Amino acid sequence: MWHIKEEGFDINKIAHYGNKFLIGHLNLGVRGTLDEFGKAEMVACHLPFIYDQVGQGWREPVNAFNPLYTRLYQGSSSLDVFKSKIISHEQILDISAGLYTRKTLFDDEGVEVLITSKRFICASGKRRIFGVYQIETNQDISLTLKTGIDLNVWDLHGPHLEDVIKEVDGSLYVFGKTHEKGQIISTAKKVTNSHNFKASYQEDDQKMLEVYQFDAKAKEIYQFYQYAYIGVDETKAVIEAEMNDMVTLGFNQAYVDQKNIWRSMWDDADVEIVGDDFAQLALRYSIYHLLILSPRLSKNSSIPARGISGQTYKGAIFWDTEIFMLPFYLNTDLNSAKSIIKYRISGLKGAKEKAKSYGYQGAFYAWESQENGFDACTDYNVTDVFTNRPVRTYFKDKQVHISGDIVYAIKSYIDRTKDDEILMEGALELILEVARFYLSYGRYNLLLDRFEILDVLGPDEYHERVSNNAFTNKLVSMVFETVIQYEKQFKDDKNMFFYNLVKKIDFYKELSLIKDLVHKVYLKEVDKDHLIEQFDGYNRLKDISKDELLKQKLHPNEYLGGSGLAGDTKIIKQADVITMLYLFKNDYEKEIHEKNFHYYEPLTEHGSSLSSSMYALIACHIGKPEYAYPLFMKSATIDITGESKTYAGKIYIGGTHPAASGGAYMTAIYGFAGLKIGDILELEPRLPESFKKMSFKIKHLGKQYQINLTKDHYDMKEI
Ligand code: IFM
Repeated sequence: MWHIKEEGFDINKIAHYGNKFLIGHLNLGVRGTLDEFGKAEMVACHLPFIYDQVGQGWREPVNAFNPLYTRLYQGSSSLDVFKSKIISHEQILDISAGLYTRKTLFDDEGVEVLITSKRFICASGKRRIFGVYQIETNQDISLTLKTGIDLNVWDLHGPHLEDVIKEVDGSLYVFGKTHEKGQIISTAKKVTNSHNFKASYQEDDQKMLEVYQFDAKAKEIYQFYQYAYIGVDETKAVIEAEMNDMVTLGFNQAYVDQKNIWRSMWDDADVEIVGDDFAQLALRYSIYHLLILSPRLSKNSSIPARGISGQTYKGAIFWDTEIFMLPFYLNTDLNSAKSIIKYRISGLKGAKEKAKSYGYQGAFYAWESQENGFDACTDYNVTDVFTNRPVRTYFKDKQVHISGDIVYAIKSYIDRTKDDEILMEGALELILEVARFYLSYGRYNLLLDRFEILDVLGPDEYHERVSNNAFTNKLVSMVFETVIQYEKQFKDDKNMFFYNLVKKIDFYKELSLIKDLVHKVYLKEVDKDHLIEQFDGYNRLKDISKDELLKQKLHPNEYLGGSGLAGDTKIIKQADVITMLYLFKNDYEKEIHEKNFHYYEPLTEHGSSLSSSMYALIACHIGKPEYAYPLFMKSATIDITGESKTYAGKIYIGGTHPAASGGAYMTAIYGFAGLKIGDILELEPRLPESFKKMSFKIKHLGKQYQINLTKDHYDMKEI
């Protein structure tokens, strides 16, 4: 159960398989496309965090020139999945080591030609790609192989690479410069082959190509090893040295090293399920995505909402990372967890600038965060399908819960590690600045004697500019409580860390206000039916079923939020009150969880990949794993089935869904296994019918535990 496999070629699945068979690490993603594919098939060697803006287009990360381009010809006709006769075709991803394989058997006018191509990206974190393209025929035949670098790059808002320089010097080299910062992005490629064939060089339609012409003997295997390196601001000498090193190491040895790195990652991260093979594969596949995205090799990095699968959502970091992915790293890989927190600390300056730009104080974090906390979210983030006009959205200016989500994440990190040092490394300043932001954003209601947060968007983005969103207000209250908690914790500190910081950032007035207001933050009441209204006035909205609403759509991709169809109804995009209940599980009775689950689930479109897992977690909490199971599977299989929205209005939002992967992991550990984190670890297994056993490891307070459980028993031992 370590292989994702698809058989047959389907033109309609090219984009989906590009995501599904993705390989890489946090510095480089290579989509699961075929060797002969190009821009039209959404090939991408994606470089997260190398942001660039062209003209008025959206600022997004860059895709490098593609070094994997390879196409086989017999005579002048190419063997091509679009036109040639295919006997069999399969793509396989080995998630145990991040190895992609493609096997196609062509029937070329009676001659069978088998192409087997494999590739992986070195898990050491360098941007090194190793590949082998293998050819076997059943008759003697003359073949031409063209392999090289494709300069025609797929971009959403490009082209990003200009002033292109090509060089052929033992290897193929191409250098391009980004518009905004003038970063030099290079692609180098070297090919060796099993038969020492010599190549000629050719440039063709934006491609730098090595051309091999040879007479293939029946049943003989011809291997073309491909070594590629993507450089960012690296000199040719450095790149050349990398290439030489890769060639000396060779594909096979590099793959041995690759397997070792992956083995050790899986050793900490794997969750074994006995009894349900598909759930096992889906959960492992989710973990695979979290592993390729782990910022384990960086001290200060985070994870974009579409991971390394492309430029969607501007390659930016959302709350997805803190709320849906961080829990995985907190259990398995604390370097990554710390890196995620540090990324936000380094964004504090940007968050303060954002607050200031709206006339607020403190730290208002970016909704779509790029480097240094820059908010890439635009005011018009959706394009209407009917008018083709940009639609004013309020994600950037009103989704203020983002700052509180970050504080929640910092608290979770500290609770799990007791790493108070991080507070001194900027986390406490971040928390105080977030508190200051909420003080300046919120309003004290004199008549009702309560502190309110007006004019926001909660996680349910369909209802814009609402007041007293239960989720947001609860986070604000938590932020204020956190300030007071840390004041208490550092009261007797001889270095006066807390008060020195208060002095340094002039937080006296705020501290005293927080003390006055901490118990006055308006938390939405639980009504007589145990329900919590999502925001002021939600209960007065139109009652309509999801099906009825969806039937009214005139276009499959029409945007339902804001003034769209859902705006004046109770239909919500994604878990909102339910997310609050999960994050603050212990503050609410089980009955409240249960009643709100049953009330809100039928009203939730699950239009966001972040939605199902929150409902699954609450379903487990109320002892209903049978409700949780389909929601868990929806999250865990989202990039296996490809069943997710690829357009919001006219805006492309396709790619992988790491928050859903994280949500699937959370459901397995905190839902089905019922892990409870306190001073001691406890479990309350609520396994679905099909699960016989689960086993996994958890890191907690400097120790690691092996946990095995069945439906009615668990054991946990320190290892
Ligand atoms: O962060 C999410 C948001 O909650 C819903 N829209 C997509 C974003 C990125 O995944």
